[in-house]
Amino acid sequence: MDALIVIDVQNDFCPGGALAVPEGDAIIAGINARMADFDAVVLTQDWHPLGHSSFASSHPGKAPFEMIDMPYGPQVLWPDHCVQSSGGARFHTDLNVDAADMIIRKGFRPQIDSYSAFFENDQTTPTGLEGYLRTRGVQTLTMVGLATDFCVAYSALDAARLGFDVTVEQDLCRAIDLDGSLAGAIDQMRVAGVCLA
Ligand code: VGL
Ligand code: ZN
Repeated sequence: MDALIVIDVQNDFCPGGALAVPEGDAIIAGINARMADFDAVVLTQDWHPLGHSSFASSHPGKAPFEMIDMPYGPQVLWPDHCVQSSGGARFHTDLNVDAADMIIRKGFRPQIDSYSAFFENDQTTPTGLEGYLRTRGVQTLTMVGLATDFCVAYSALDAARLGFDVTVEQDLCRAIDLDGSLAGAIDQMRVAGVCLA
């Protein structure tokens, strides 16, 4: 069984959004077209409470894209984005949400960020996606969405670590690319055995 994992195709990551990824919306038609090729389709949704600890606005004197040390390690500070119930947190209207079997929300704990669809940034708090996939008999994952160098890469790395066979379809992803983060993420994925298609 194989699953398409569609990462964070939300308004705030698309042009005009609070943390817009260049050409973030250019991948949506292609993602919709791929959905019918899989046994299962999972969407992830970045879903932060107001005042989330990953927001620069929660740290006086800090600006977006600066780093901070969190108890679980270094963390990039972001503009406020994907606030629960806001328009920015909604899926892009062009995304075929009706085709999803499962929607998994992440990043809802105030004190910890969650890039990966599997674990929060402490690398231990699970989202439940692993159990969902295993109980459905899924072994092979194809990942697409936003952003290549953050949520897609962290999800792919965790999936590989958990023993899934993972492919990232790069033409159906777009990157933020902060200070070489895209090249770094691609290196890490390659080393981890993620197939970069
Ligand atoms: C993401 C930064 C903050 C992503 C989510 O979806 O890649 N990046 N939250
Ligand atoms: Zn986020």
